[in-house]
Amino acid sequence: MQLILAGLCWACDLPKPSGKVVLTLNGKIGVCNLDHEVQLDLSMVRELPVSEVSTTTPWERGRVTYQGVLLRDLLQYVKASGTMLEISALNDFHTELSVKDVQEFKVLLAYRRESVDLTVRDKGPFFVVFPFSDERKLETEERYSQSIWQVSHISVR
Ligand SMILES: Nc1nc2c(c(=O)[nH]1)N[C@H]1C(S)=C(S)[C@@H](COP(=O)(O)O)O[C@H]1N2
Ligand SMILES: [Mo]
Repeated sequence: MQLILAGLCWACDLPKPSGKVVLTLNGKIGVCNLDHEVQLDLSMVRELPVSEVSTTTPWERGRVTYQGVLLRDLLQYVKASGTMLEISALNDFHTELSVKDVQEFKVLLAYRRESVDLTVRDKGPFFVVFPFSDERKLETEERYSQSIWQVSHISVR
């Protein structure tokens, strides 16, 4: 029995969160820490490689610089093997984004805006930000609908 359980979560050896869990990942991932998922508190997310995307968006005046982790770096961290991401928000909004797109574009899972932490009230704790200003072809309704805020969960399919 123990062997079977161990087999389900063969690499459940990532550090466990000590603070409040703010982001969970599951599905086609190669590592886990709790309940066959990767559950992360904010300090764990901040330890991942930090990237910036500086862009205009439909939601701000002028160019804004966001800091966070690139979705491609997050996928690498969880050893993702799938092709689609189902990203869900605290308000039950969800969207799909292909792994191909996050490999092609610098799509940021932002947790800071101009170096200030995003609050749940202001699109936090995580906001998917596309580099619209660098890649004008991203300025489409499809990408806006994938610009999900209050992100809490990512399932790799
Ligand atoms: N958490 C969350 N993110 C979201 C949404 C939402 O309802 N909740 N709406 C999406 C859609 S469909 C679009 S087009 C854009 C723009 O939303 P807005 O017109 O309300 O600014 O945000 C996206 N991100
Ligand atoms: Mo939309």
